[in-house]
Amino acid sequence: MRTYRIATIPGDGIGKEVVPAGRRVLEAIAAGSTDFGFDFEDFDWGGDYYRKHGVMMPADGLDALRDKDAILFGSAGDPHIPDHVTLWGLRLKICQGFDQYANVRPTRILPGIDAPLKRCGPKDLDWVIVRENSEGEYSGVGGRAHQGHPIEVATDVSMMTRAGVERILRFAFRLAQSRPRKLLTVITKSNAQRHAMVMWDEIALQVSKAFPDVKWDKELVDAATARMVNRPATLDTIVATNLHADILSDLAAALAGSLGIAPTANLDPERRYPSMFEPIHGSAFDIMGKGLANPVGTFWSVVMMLEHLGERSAARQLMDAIERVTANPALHTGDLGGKATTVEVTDAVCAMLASNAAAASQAA
Ligand code: NAD
Ligand code: K
Ligand code: MN
Repeated sequence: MRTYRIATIPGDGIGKEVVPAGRRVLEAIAAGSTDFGFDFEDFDWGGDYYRKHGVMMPADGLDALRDKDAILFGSAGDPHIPDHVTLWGLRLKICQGFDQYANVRPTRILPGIDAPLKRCGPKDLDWVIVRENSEGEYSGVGGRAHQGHPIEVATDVSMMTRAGVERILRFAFRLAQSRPRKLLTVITKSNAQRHAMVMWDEIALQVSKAFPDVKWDKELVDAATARMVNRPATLDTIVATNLHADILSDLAAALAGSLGIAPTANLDPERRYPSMFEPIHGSAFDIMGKGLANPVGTFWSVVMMLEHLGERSAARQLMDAIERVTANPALHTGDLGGKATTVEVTDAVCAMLASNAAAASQAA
């Protein structure tokens, strides 16, 4: 029997609602499997921890996570602590500390969801956005001088390295190659940003030579937003910088129906460190503590975790349960126009997993 060591970090806001829901789903999967199980450890890091200790996570926090097989994360962001403190003190500390340089964000229109792109069918919107997750606009390079004075200067330097750009482009070409359409769009702003972004374009051309079967094109990020709305079917795999992909993936999620259903994986493709899985949304201050959060983004992130762990059959079963839930409007949360609660959606997914397991053991 395989046992996976999973760290859960709910963090703040609705992270505290959706991560326990994700853990319940993992427990339901384990209950139906004779092959594998999970050993969970929960970490109470985030805004409440900050109020007690003055930091979002302990100084040796990464050591506590290092031997885990995967991390399930909620959100960092507290209404009473500045956003840059919460983000840099927790999520970015883990992503950058474990060199999770590839952030993968699939988007599809799931069955039963009334997406705003009425002209397009589910097959016309099936994207994976690859976000560079270790440097660029989020490199942390920069500073403030003469703070508060009229001559103040502040910079956030978008620092890109040849090695960092090359590894994310190689990852994106490989991912595009693994998908049926073998289509990659490389997104930059290389007309205005004439150093780092021009280097991206050059490296993309070099890397592409190793992937002759991948059809690829380039698009400027502003034009890319319009293309996502007007010609969604011309896109498949997309690769962009840390900031550009962050923005484009919220747009992608909204076009597919809601921010609440979108998942992501923060991967260390070389598997030197644990990878981290989370919904793309944040703490959702407007609905936190009310039991209204859509847990589907977290469940889809759990699917990505199971794929990463090599548990493909369990991943397929969970994705199937998610699609049966979205297909039923009575199980839609408020963000999808429904009235269901986080717990009702979680109960429904767990019940489907349990009935799958019962059917399988009867067949055996
Ligand atoms: P947000 O994603 O928290 O919320 C944006 C809107 O989407 C809100 O109206 C919210 O109610 C809705 N929404 C999001 N997730 C939902 C869900 N699962 N179900 C239903 N509705 C949902 O973005 P924001 O308001 O910009 O950020 C709030 C806080 O979260 C900030 O502190 C921000 O820094 C943080 N944040 C953290 C992460 C992260 O940890 N990865 C990501 C984004 C934002
Ligand atoms: K998140
Ligand atoms: Mn974001």
